[in-house]
Amino acid sequence: ANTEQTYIMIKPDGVQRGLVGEIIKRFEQKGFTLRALELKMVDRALAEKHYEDLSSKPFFAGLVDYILSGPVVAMVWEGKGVVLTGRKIIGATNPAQSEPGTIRGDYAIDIGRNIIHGSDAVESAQKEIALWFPSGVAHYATALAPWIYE
Ligand code: DAT
Ligand code: MG
Repeated sequence: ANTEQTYIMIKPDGVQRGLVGEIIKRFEQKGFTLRALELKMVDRALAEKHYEDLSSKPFFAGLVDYILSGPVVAMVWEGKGVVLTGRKIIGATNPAQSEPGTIRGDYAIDIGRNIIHGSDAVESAQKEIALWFPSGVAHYATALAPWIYE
């Protein structure tokens, strides 16, 4: 439904490079609704939990250190198809394969500095939202809904 939610996170390189506004703008202008947003330093336990499915990978330690290297912007975005569409807005994992017009395609070069995270499925989105926003997200009416959804 129109209330599908995804977890989007601007990684430390995206924050340092001044891309917070640009990234938020793309999700806003698409028509998605912002339900939660926090700039925060991440602790190791949270970063390891977030990426626990990748814990056996050779790049895991570097990935966790990268997430700890500065503040991230953690967000929840809502809308019809937001998980899949969010992944399309973000682009392929390796920026060398991300299409121009996607966030990674436009702003990143290396896979280990790909500036943004987005949940890969509705189920993982629900897990990630609960992990990053345990006290919940904001509920408010969106006046533009009839102009975005038929
Ligand atoms: P995504 O972030 O597109 O969902 P993923 O979940 O497979 O990609 O991996 C999480 C992050 O781990 C990814 O954004 C960058 C890093 N990563 C993935 N594969 C990698 C690799 N082969 N070498 C280095 N870093 C990698
Ligand atoms: Mg992933």
